[in-house]
Amino acid sequence: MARTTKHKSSTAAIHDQTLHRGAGGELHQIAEGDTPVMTTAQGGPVSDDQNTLKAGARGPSLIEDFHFREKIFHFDHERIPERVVHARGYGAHGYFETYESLAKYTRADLFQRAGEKTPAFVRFSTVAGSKGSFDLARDVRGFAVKIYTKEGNWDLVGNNIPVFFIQDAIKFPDLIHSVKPEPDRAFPQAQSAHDNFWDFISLTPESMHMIMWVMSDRAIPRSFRFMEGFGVHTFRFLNAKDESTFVKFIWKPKLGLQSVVWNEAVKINGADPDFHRRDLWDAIQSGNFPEWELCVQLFDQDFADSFDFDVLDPTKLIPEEVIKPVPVGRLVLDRMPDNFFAETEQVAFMTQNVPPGIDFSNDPLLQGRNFSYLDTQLKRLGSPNFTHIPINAPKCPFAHFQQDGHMAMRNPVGRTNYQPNSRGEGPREDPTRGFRSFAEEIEAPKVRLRAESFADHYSQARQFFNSQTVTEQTHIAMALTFELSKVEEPVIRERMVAHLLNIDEALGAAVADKLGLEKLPKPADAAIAPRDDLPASPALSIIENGPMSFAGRKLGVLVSDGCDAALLKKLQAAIGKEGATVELVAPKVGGVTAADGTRLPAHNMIDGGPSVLFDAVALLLSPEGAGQLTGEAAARDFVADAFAHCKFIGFTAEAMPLLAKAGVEVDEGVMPLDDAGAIAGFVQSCRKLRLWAREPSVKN
Ligand code: HDE
Repeated sequence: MARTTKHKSSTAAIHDQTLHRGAGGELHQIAEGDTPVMTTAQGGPVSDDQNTLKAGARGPSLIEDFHFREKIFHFDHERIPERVVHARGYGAHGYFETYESLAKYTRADLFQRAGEKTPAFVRFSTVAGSKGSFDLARDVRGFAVKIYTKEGNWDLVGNNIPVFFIQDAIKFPDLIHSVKPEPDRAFPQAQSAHDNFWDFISLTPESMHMIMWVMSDRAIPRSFRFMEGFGVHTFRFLNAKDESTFVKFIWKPKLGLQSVVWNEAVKINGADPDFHRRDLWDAIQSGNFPEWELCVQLFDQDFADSFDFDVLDPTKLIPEEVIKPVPVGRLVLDRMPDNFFAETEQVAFMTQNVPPGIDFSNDPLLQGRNFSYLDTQLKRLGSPNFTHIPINAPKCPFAHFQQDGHMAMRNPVGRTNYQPNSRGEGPREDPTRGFRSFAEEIEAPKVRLRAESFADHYSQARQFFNSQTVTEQTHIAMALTFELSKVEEPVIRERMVAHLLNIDEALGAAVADKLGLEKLPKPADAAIAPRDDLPASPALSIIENGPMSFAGRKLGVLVSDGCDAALLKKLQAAIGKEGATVELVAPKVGGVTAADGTRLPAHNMIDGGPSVLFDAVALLLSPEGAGQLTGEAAARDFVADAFAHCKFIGFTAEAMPLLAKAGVEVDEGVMPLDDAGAIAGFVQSCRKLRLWAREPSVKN
């Protein structure tokens, strides 16, 4: 195999080293000029890579063709099993920077020194779909972070939602079976809108809080860059004296929260199934490095004992208004992997990867995960030596007596491979620096029981719903209606409505009405009566936590021949100043010629650049251009969709016929762009991201 070393990243350095020691990679650089000679994997130069070896030009192929055999053999084995869950994902490298020492709470090395940067790798994912599924599925997003600390890898394997469907790990296979394609028909792909999922959920009241989140806009994020991440479980910090503080981890995106609407998500999946991947790729390649702050909610045993819910129950959260999240560092993603397979596909996250100073709680879901993730790595990566793969290897010194096995790349040297030994050779444990668990006293009967303190399944679901704006509540009702409308068995629909009535009577009634249920069922039996005294938590709403900035967003400008180039320039400058980008959409991708003769190359032709790909749009047209475009469905959809999705629309007077043809009734979000003042006003409005007041009239 020809090897060229383009990048000198730390990962590449490890890779080079391995080649050096293992295969003597440099021997393969038998070059003529700068072009390396193609070889087999064994290093033999190849003379012909276009034709198999045959008995005569038209004769049968010969099995002695070892080059062909090796090439096809390798190709046949290119795939490794996709992840059972979170199969579709996208990763990036970066670093974590510590704000200040947290020594008071934790002895974890990465939290000791202000300003220290620790390398990190993050993989975002959807849960239910296969590797090739689309990005805008209604789904939870994985937010898995590997931080290569000086005392071992720390994997914080979280989601963009702070709670989970189930309380006990033993139900995970059932949950995942139910959401995946149904086993007899093998559909639907990447969707929860089917009988099996809702059958399981409607029989699992503990899921109700999570269901509110996945039916909310959190499950259709605009971009990985605009979503929060949560460690979900309660963990422990342990300081040098082994004193414990409970901790919950939250990642807050610098660019604020943003989601799309369902009608838009469905269309994005058709227009650009890689929408989220492309967004991250584009942002990092253009130097706009996405950033999150790591926040911690810290609390002690007294708080845990006095909290309304059990802090070990992963279907509950601690509202930010009750314990304020404190920022302790930031995560910056600044480099895409050199190779998707080597890094993003092979990265192996494991909840049990914690450095000294971070420990687990007894959350039964976390405990089950700690057991599960090692198995999944062995299955997928095929060898207990998966930590020899550069993306999984620690970046700190490491030493142990584990040896051999498939694909062992780092092999011990010398005679002594056991401990204790009388030669004083090899690594020894270190009781001071080494990992120590919190010495929790436990005396309890061995039982299979769910704690009573886990029994309230509706109160926080209700609190979440009550914390949403009316717009968001409407989206939840519509999502539930959509999903349940895909359920064929009426009894499942009714059972779900019975649960919703415990969360919010009006929500239950609205969904029942939209589903056409003949009569309202009785509310589901609740193990503990839902509380209605939990105060709303504004931190739970996306809209309430908007960025009030257009930074990191994208404006799509529809242009035609004869458009006003000077106006476009002003608009581009204003948007650029805001930290956002502009893409031109034109009848032909080659671009248009403006009225002053300027040639403006386009990013997309209209069919390839529908408005769902943008956060706001502008129409800069000539009278002829507008006339022509009124006759094109893609152009009418461009405008009609932007309007229906409550986006801000800037336009020049010439575009009026297109607006009219697309059924747009000019409102405060449809804004003329005739001068610099108007442009400034438009950009300012774009900071709101959407004009939600329009929604009742367009019904998303
Ligand atoms: Fe996972 N989960 N999970 N999970 N999970 C996996 O590990 C599992 C759970 C999460 O980008 C698998 O390497 C069990 C909660 C993320 O590579 C597997 C249980 C949360 C990722 C697995 C859970 C997560 C995974 C599949 C219940 C949010 C993707 C491939 C006890 C806090 C990581 C793999 C990546 C991946 C098991 C529940 C998040 C099968 C048994 C709760 C982000 O090991």
